[in-house]
Amino acid sequence: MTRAYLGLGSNLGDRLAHLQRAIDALAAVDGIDVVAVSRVYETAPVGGPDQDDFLNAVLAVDTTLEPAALLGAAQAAEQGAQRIRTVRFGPRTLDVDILRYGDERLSTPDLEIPHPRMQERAFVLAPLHEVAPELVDAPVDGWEGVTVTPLRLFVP
Ligand code: GSY
Repeated sequence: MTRAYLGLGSNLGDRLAHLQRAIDALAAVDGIDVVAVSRVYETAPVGGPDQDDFLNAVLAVDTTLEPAALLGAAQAAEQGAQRIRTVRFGPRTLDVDILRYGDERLSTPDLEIPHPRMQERAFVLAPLHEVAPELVDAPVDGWEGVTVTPLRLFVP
């Protein structure tokens, strides 16, 4: 069993519903137990074209799936939200990123773990800090410690 962390983001359509459906879909997968869900943050878009604000959250899961299978489950959740890949870094109904998979490091054409940009992204670090403060306070080697910019909590 491996503890993994997933970042969720949505800035198109019913953003909160997309996040909730993703959590439900992932929790329904054999081999994934959702063990913690951060609060939801409303965040300014980072990168990409001019677009609406995102809702972001982080999940902690215990999983027996290998990273590639976990990625498959994440992509199935994205498909469930009718995600269409159009503009790179553009608006999306749902994004599910694998942030960490235990202490594993992995670099394949499809998947890089730890997520290569997570250390620069307050929209990842603030919710991740809620469910796994040790990962933010003592980042993997090679990464500087980071200051987590306070973000706005989303209250529906
Ligand atoms: O990598 C996730 C997609 N994404 C986001 C996001 O989830 N939140 C914010 N605030 N900006 C983003 N830019 C991209 S790309």
